Amino acid sequence: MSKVYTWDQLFSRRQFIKGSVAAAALGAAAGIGLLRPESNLGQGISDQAAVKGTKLVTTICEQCVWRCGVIARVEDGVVKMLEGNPDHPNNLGRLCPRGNAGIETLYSPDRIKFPLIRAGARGSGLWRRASWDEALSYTAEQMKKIKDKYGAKAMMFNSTDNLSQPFFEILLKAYGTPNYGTQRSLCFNSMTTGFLYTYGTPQPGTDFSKCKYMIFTGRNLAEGISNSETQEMIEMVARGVKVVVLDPRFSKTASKATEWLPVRPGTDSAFFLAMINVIIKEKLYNKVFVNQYTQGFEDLLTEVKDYTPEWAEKKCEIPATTIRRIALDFASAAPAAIAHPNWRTSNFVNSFQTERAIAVLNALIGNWAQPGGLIPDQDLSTLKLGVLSHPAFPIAQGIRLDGVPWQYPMVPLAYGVIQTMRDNILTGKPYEAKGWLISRQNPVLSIPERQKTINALMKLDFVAVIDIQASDTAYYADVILPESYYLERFDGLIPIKNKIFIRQPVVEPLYDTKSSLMIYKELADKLGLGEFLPFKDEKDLLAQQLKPFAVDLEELQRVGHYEMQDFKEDHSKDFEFQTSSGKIEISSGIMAQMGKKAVPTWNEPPRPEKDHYYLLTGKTAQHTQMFTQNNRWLLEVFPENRAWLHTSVAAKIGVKMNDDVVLESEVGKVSIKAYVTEGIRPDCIFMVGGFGHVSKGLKAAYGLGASDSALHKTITDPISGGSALSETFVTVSKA
Ligand SMILES: Nc1nc2c(c(=O)[nH]1)N[C@H]1C(S)=C(S)[C@@H](COP(=O)(O)OP(=O)(O)OC[C@H]3O[C@@H](n4cnc5c(=O)[nH]c(N)nc54)[C@H](O)[C@@H]3O)O[C@H]1N2
Ligand SMILES: Nc1nc2c(c(=O)[nH]1)N[C@H]1C(S)=C(S)[C@@H](COP(=O)(O)OP(=O)(O)OC[C@H]3O[C@@H](n4cnc5c(=O)[nH]c(N)nc54)[C@H](O)[C@@H]3O)O[C@H]1N2
Ligand code: SF4
Ligand SMILES: [Mo]
Repeated sequence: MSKVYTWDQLFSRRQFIKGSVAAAALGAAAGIGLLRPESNLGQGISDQAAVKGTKLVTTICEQCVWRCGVIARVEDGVVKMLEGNPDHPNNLGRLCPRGNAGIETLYSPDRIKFPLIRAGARGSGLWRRASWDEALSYTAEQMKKIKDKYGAKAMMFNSTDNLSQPFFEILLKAYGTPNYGTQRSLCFNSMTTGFLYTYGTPQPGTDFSKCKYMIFTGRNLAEGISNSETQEMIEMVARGVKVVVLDPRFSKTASKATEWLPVRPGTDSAFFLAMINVIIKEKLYNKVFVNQYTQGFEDLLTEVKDYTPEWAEKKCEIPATTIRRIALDFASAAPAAIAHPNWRTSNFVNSFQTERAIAVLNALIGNWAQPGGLIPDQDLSTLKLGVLSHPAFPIAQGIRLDGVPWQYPMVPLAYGVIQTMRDNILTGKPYEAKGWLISRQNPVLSIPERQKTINALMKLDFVAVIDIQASDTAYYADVILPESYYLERFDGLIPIKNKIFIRQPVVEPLYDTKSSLMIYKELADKLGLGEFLPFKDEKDLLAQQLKPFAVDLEELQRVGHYEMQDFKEDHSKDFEFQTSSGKIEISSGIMAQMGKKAVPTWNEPPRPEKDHYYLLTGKTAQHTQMFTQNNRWLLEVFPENRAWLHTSVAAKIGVKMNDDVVLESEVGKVSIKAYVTEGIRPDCIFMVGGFGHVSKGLKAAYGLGASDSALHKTITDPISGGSALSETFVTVSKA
């Protein structure tokens, strides 16, 4: 039996320095700032290439889900600088602070350097080193045991959107389970289902370049960064475009806007229904467009009759005169006006209705496929990569643990409802789950009610986690399979518009880690499912993906992308809506079929009782989700989260800036520093998510800030499956 280590012994700095020659790069803080000013990055990089021993490698960032193009400068085998690739449409030559700071995570002393098998009680933090062969054999044995004894459905597979996800999905389909979870119900289910059931497409784009009037609803592009879109937003603001932001909090986007509307949480749909009421009453909608391309307008007329601005004012606390003015101005800017579809609109059970109202408002002004309006096809590319040929998948037996579709008939299978899956592990209903394979996801912090997620992990027979670091979820695993960092590995190729991009190693793996592509493949081999992932190594797989195109892998690696010549965007299907009626469904066929109100409607959200506050969550520009908090460079610029309290609330409880406060909800209690500000409604408290880690393996982040997931109640919209993160109410007191 090999030696048992604690986290401290495993990841001590001394051991790290012995193990890596690259420590020199640590602390050499490369430009961490917000978006760079215009600079000729390409030029700068080629100048530097002249330096002896320096090479430039083009790859793709993985510090968040946006996938920006990166050019890495490597000197004598050490990554010295990451810059934006000017050829990449996702970032147009610029990286955000998190992208720049990728170097720190690569050289972090806290990396998991070899596979680990638990050597004490689950969650005790005791581990032993394992070889890949042993760790994968052990994982496969456990997975086989579960399948033999309880059926494949007792094994769950989870992964948050990433480039190699298609191969994870092949693995789980080959294994034969119906239980696959993603992050989506914690993120954008309200938006995607809201637009899907209106336009037949889940995520239309937005033409910022020609837009004259933009309304964001809790979409905080300045901090919830979508690199290219954030840049477009900033340019739009600089052009003097009218930008309205509805957010109970003065976000950075609100600070850039022409108008901030501190809406009462959960009441955005009242605002939009009233806008629709005014636009219809004043006959400002696009009659030709509505007649030709929509259905259900008459039903909408009846529904919104009483949703006047005066009615809405009582709900959303935005003055009726403001709502009326915005409705008139918005309509007169049409079609170059957009009510943005937003993104993580997981705020209230009624967020789906908010998204439906937004979708319908856009349809009324006919901005579809118009300059400055919604862009029909957000589909990444029409370029189709070569696919692996493999045997037919077995038919997955059993209903899904996440309730789709038997409990949530309207949630598309691909989106799922992860929080319900977690709950059903605990209840053991409709059947007992036994094992969980989690790749690139940190459900312990990302699902509401942290303790429940920990309890669910503790209940299972077997948990394996594929991660780059000792995430909070990995901390409760039986096996940790360490993935190589994105700067050390290949992933599946990604087509964007007319180009194909590659993620490739910038340096060789520093430790005994593997790409997830190889982890999935070798696990499949050990499960006897190797024929489903028929490739020798990553290069062989990528070559198969490239087969349809006139480029070889070497050339793709050298240039960083392949560009299809003579590529023409196809707009012939822009007005073919993939709904049951073939039209934009103001009145949704599927909603009617399900016995629900088919037009956007008002559902009263709950309000906090006396001395309780809405708990709001969201992103900061300097961190990603639940995973970059251990990055020491990013910690320098954003060291911990604090609870935003309105000045009047702070005065009431006798708290000053940075004093400790205690927040308590029905399900949890945390202590956190106060950030006292005028920039939030007095009935709200805001926390950036992702802090308050429970893993002692995240040495820099452990003990910093607090997790709002420890406070969040689990509340799910029965239509979209979205998790209502702002429907938790808390009390606050001085610590
Ligand atoms: N820097 C950075 N960028 C990121 C990410 C990251 O982690 N870090 N994550 C990426 C991902 S996965 C996503 S989904 C996006 C999310 O991007 P966004 O959806 O733009 O941002 P969030 O910060 O999640 O939430 C936005 C705002 O919603 C407000 N809010 C809460 N309740 C309500 C309400 O009832 N009504 C209204 N109108 N507003 C409300 C909060 O105050 C907050 O300011 O960001 C992406 N970009
Ligand atoms: N309280 C609160 N909860 C939220 C949100 C919020 O704003 N507040 N936001 C919600 C949203 S919008 C989303 S999208 C979800 C996100 O929820 P998750 O997807 O669970 O969160 P992430 O932090 O993105 O998890 C990423 C995990 O992948 C690991 N990782 C990073 N890079 C790699 C890699 O290259 N390979 C591998 N194998 N692992 C890697 C990280 O270490 C981390 O453990 O959270 C949701 N939950
Ligand atoms: S937005 Fe930032 S973190 Fe996300 S992929 Fe781009 S550079 Fe990386
Ligand atoms: Mo998200």
